[in-house]
Amino acid sequence: MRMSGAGAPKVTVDGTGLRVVVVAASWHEQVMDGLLAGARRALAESGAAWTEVRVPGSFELPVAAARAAAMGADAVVALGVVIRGGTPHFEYVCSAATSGLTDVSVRTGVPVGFGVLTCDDEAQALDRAGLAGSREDKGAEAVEAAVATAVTLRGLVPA
Ligand code: DLZ
Repeated sequence: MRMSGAGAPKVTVDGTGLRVVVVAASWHEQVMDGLLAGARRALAESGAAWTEVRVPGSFELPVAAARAAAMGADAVVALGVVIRGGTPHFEYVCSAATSGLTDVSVRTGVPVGFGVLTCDDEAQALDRAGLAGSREDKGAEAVEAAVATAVTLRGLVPA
């Protein structure tokens, strides 16, 4: 099976003092449970404080991320699962989530960890969900990326 995570770095950072908001969609419950568990593990390890909010689908993630950024979050972690079906909805939902979350991040300056799985089928999603037997833990990776970027941005001072 093709791996999405080949070449990924192992990121460990101290997120003490950061306030992180996890925004999580609700489709595909078993996979979402894995992503959320991985995100919680990584947040606890980082020392950051966090809150969680749920939205119905991945399409709704950008507006929740935008609100979290506006309310003062140091970093946002977006979690969702989109599985290709027989309708063009897959492309629309993936595209809206990806471009919407990118826009929030760049416009607000608040890093958004991208933990949205876009998969051909459920087996592929389960393999990335951080569950027992999964080969990847994308919820944890999204947390590590968001926290590391928030720490980097805090230290970014023009010469
Ligand atoms: C409509 C839809 C479909 C077909 N598939 C998914 C999916 O696989 N994952 C997901 O998170 N959301 C899906 N949605 C719902 C949309 O994200 C959105 O919630 C609805 O279009 C209502 O705005």
